[in-house]
Amino acid sequence: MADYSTTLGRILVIIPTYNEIGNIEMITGRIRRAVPEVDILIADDNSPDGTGRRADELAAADDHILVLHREGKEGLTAAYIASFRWGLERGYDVLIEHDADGSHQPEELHRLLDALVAGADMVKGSRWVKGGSVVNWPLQRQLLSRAGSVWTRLMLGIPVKDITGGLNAFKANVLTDIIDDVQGGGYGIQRDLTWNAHRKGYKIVEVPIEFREREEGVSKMGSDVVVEALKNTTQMGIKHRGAQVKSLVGKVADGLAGLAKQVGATISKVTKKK
Ligand SMILES: Nc1nc2c(ncn2[C@@H]2O[C@H](COP(=O)(O)OP(=O)(O)OP(=O)(O)O)[C@@H](O)[C@H]2O)c(=O)[nH]1
Ligand SMILES: [Mg+2]
Repeated sequence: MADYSTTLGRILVIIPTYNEIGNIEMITGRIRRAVPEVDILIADDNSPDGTGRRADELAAADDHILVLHREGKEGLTAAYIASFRWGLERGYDVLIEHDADGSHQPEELHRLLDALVAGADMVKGSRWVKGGSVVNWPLQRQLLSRAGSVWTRLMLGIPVKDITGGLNAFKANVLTDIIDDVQGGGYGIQRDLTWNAHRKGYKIVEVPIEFREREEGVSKMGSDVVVEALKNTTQMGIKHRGAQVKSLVGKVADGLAGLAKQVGATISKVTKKK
């Protein structure tokens, strides 16, 4: 089996958790078996169900498992930003986002790592590219996810099919360059990191993944999250497209000025000849 650390360096898989007591052992075990060379950081927001304590027990028994205890529930974006900074400060070369709830398959992590080895700066696990799939996910959620990606593509012009997906891998230097200026709000962190990477010209690659509906625990995704994300995306889009329109108007004006100059020169030539 290929050992990714020889080509990619030190790899950190980050798992944010809030009330994932029924999942945390399953997911860390699967990640450890699938890619034994990676370290895992569990970023727990003081889960009332004791996920943080269980994480400490797992960490005590395995050097590759680490825990970041946060004071309280602050949302996914805050948990990821704190975890990214934690990992970057400790010199990890690759940082990966991974849900705890079994929606992402650790056995597919190699697809993201292979793409990094092949030269990608950022890799997104994608449900909506050829070979990607969703299992047991309600049609409503599928439509919402697809619509969210289409809307974001339309607003921002990012050539990525699954913008909101939560299984993502970054090279450390790229993450350092795109981590500021992240708004959050539901899948906001996924959108903002993808948008920042795209704007800065980094190579973003999508790899197909299987996404499964969680079997244990409850979702933290609510309509408030969707509404906030939609609002932010639209505001960003208007700003982005607004700038494009301004530059287009500028170019048209320059073109017209050039044309007027030529016409003027021709007229004066014709008048001189007379
Ligand atoms: N630390 C931390 N983790 C969180 C927070 N909210 C969600 N998570 C974790 O982030 C991951 C994704 O959250 P989910 O509730 O599964 O949200 P989702 O995947 O967008 O929605 P579903 O598809 O319904 O599961 C899970 O591992 C959660 O435990 C939070 O406020 N803090
Ligand atoms: Mg989930």
